[in-house]
Order: sequence, then structure tokens, then C-alpha cells
Amino acid sequence: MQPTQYVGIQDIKTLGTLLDKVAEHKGCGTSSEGGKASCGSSVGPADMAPEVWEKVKNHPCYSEEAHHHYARMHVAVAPACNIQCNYCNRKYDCANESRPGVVSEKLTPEQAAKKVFAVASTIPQMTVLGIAGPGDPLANPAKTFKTFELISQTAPDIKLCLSTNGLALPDHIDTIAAFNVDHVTITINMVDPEIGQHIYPWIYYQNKRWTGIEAARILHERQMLGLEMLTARGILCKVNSVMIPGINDQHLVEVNRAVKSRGAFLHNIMPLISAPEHGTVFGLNGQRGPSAQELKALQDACEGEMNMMRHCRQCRADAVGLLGEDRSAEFTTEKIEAMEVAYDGATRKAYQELVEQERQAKSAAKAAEQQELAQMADQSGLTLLVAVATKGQGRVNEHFGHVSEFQIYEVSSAGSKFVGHRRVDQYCQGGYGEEDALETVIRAINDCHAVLVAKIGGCPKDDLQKVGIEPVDRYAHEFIEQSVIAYFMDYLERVRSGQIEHRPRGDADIRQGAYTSVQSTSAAA
Ligand code: CLF
Ligand code: SF4
Repeated sequence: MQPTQYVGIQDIKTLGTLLDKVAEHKGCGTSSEGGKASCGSSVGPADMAPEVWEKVKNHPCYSEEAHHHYARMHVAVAPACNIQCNYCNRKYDCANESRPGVVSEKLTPEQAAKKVFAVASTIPQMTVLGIAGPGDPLANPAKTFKTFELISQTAPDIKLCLSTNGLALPDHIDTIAAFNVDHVTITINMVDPEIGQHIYPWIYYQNKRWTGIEAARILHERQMLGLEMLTARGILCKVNSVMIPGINDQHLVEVNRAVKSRGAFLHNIMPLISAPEHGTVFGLNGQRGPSAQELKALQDACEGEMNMMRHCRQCRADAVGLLGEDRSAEFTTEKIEAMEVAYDGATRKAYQELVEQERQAKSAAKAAEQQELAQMADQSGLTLLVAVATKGQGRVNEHFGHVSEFQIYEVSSAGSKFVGHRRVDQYCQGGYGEEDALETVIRAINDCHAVLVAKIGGCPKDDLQKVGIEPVDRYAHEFIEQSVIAYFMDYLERVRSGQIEHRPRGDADIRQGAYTSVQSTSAAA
């Protein structure tokens, strides 16, 4: 594996330095030390039409690859909702809580527009403005579309996105199209009203409150109609589904088929978030959410049908930043009112061109590693999960102790792919390792063979090795997927040479460890 040049991109503060680097850049094919990067390299999926790739390439939710580089923000202009879901309670707010419906401040369209311009000036890789609540955007159409109007007038480069329960969607398709909204998410949890009645106690439709199976039937019909109308207009439609064990978990395979047949672009199955302190019906009933492993199994089962989103972070309705980070506290109304905000589209464009260079280098590095893997002609059928410590940019660039979320990659002779993320308690607390936190980390990644980190201390390293998770810091600051493939090749070599013995990982393996060093086992014996 060739080392790649490290170009850290965080936000506008580093733009001057980065523009200097562009000046140094000697043209195509010279952007990585290994000379592997090429400005002509493709970064889009080969099977995607170019016009579709244009729409998704810098949308962090619609492109997994883009989410390492581009940020989104939400503005909370839509407080009301026209239905009730048993997993929602919008009264609950906690600044540390990240889940849909949660918001610290509600905004007017004018306040929202100023916030968008302030964030765009500070975070030039923020490319998407979404309205996702805290209620339903289309139950608040005047506020939602006024916000879109103000933003599109000043910042036409920012993509507009909205997320709805779908009940009012068919009534607003023309307006959505008129504002060039290319991305609409519908939350569809059922296609069978028998199941729907256990998720939705009521809806409010045509000036009337509907309950029970009739409410679920109307909602279902409106969702399907809205989806069909959107896809007929060429608007990309993502479907979000909340996985509720015992209620719709088996049924979501059927939902997947139904939305695929109506032209949905992407399906995002998310775990139910449920706790009594949230005050939701499911939380108070003790309805559990699925485990990470249950979620992955369902996503895998649906993957043959259509593209699955696995990098969703179940954002707050006022989230700001890369998926997985939340910078909303930097942009409170009080702080924004004190800011001088000027929208500078040219500087944003220059910055995003740098991001594209980084993406091309990453894509070329992965392709080169993939080629080396193909040359190994591996027939073992091995598949490993690898946890990665990253703070963005598609690099292994976070210290083990600072991780609050690991990204999980699956790797086999076919290559690597992102399959999810696992939230954990930070191991390093004020300079000290926290043993309780280490336990949560081990539990969260216990099906992984290795954890790739920028750095790790001696104690956690030993503890991870004891449970069979291999801590690896030799890929520090390298691109993630290139590193995951390189690790896999190294693992294969060690298995082939008899240095280690492969063991599949699973809950049962945790005490013994997934890989066993043959040498150390014999030494111990
Ligand atoms: Fe926001 Fe949703 Fe648009 Fe993305 S979020 S409105 S599509 S810009 Fe993204 Fe957040 Fe998951 Fe939503 S990670 S909850 S899928
Ligand atoms: Fe809450 Fe959204 Fe359901 Fe409305 S549609 S009840 S805001 S989760």
C-alpha cells in the first residue's frame, strides 16, 4: 500500500492554506505521492446515470461516499405535525440528544435563511439544506416554502431537501418541483394498514381526525401516491423506515419491494430509538429497538432489492455539520444575530473543488489497492468486519480514545464496503482511560476482527487483543477503504502462512477472540 498525501480539510479557516496547496498542485495525476491519483478517475458508481450522479454526488445522505466530505444542515421551521407516530414526542428536548424531532430552537423563515448563510460561510462543505421538522414540513407548507424561497434566491448552489411523513405530499408536488427540490424523503413504516395501526394512533386529514386501521390505510395510500408522483417528475426519493422489532421488522422486506417498484432511489432502514424518559408511547410501553446486528441483517436482506442507506445518523431537526457531528451549538439564534453574514459563493466553490481533488485521490487509492487484492486470487471466502476511527475526510484519522462513533466496513475478496456505524462512550476522559467506556466499545464492535485507529494507548490495546479485536495503527491518516483492503490482504497472508488461524466473529467468540496467534497459543501451551 502506497502512502497518500495528507490534505486535512475542515472548514473555511483552512481555506487560505488549501488554496496555496492548489497552487502547488502540478496538474492531473500528481496529487498523491504514489502518483496514483488521476483527475480523470471516476468517483461515481458505474451503474448510475450521469444526471443522477450530478444530483447525489455532494449530498451526504444520498451518497455514502459523499458523507465523508460534505455536510448538511437542518432548520427547524416546521413545528406542527398532521399525524402521531408512537415513537415521537416533540416536547422532549435535550441538547445532547440526537434523534429526529428533537430541536432546541424553532425559527422563522427569515431567521432560518440567515442561519443557513452563516453556516454556509463557516462550513463551505455544507451543500444541503434540509427541512425535517421538528414536525412535518408539509404540515407547515407556508413556512417551509418561504424558507426555500429565501435560500434559493441568495444561495442557488445549496441543494434543498425535505423529509415528510407523506400525508400531505400529493398536494405539494408542483411546489416542490417549482423550487427545484431534487431530494425528498418519505418515512414509510408499513404498506399494510393492519401493521400501521400499531405505529400510528391517529392522523389529521381533510379537517378530520382518523384513528385505527382507517388512519393507517389513508396514510399508506397517500404515501404511495406521493412517491409515484415524485418519481414521475424525476425527483429523487429516499424512503426512511423505522425498524420496530415485533411490529414491522419482518414486514420491512415487503415495504422495500413496494417502494422499489414505485421508483424509490434509496431505502434507509433506521433503528427505533426508544427509552421511557423520551415520553413516547413505545418508550413508555417498553418497546425495544433492534440491536446493531439485527439492523444489519435486515439491511442485508433488503440489499438485493435496491440501494440501502447505512450511514444515517438519525439527525436532530436542527443538526449542523457532517453526519455524525453536531455543530448546532455554534449557530444559536443569539450568536447568529451578532454575526455579520455575507454569502460568498465563489469561495465555497473554490473550497469544494479542493474537496473533489481529495475524493479523486481517495477513489484512485482504493482502486489501486483493489487491483492488488484481485491479484491475490483469494478463494477463501473470508469476510471480515473492520471498525474504523475517523473524524471525516475518508481517513483513518482519529485516536482510539477520542472516538464516539466507529465506522464499520465489511471486506472480502470482492472489496470493501461501508456497512454501518456504532456509537460508543469515549474511552479517554480528561486524559485518563475509562474502563467502563472500554467495555461499551468492546460490546459495540465485538463482531469486528480489527479496529483501525490513528493512535492507541498501551492499556486499551492489550484489552482489545485479549478479546480478539486487533488494534491497528499502521494506517494512520491513510484513506479508509484503501487501508481496510490492505489490512484484509495482510490478514489473508497471515492466515495462509499459518501465523494466525481465522475464526469467524460473533457474540460467542468474544471471550476467546476471533483470531488466534498460532505462535502465542503454542507458547502459552
Ligand atoms: Fe436532512 Fe434527511 Fe435531507 Fe439528509 S438527514 S432532510 S435526507 S439533508 Fe440524512 Fe439525517 Fe439520516 Fe435524514 S442522516 S436522519 S437520512
Ligand atoms: Fe413525529 Fe415526524 Fe411522526 Fe410527526 S411524522 S409524529 S413529527 S416522527
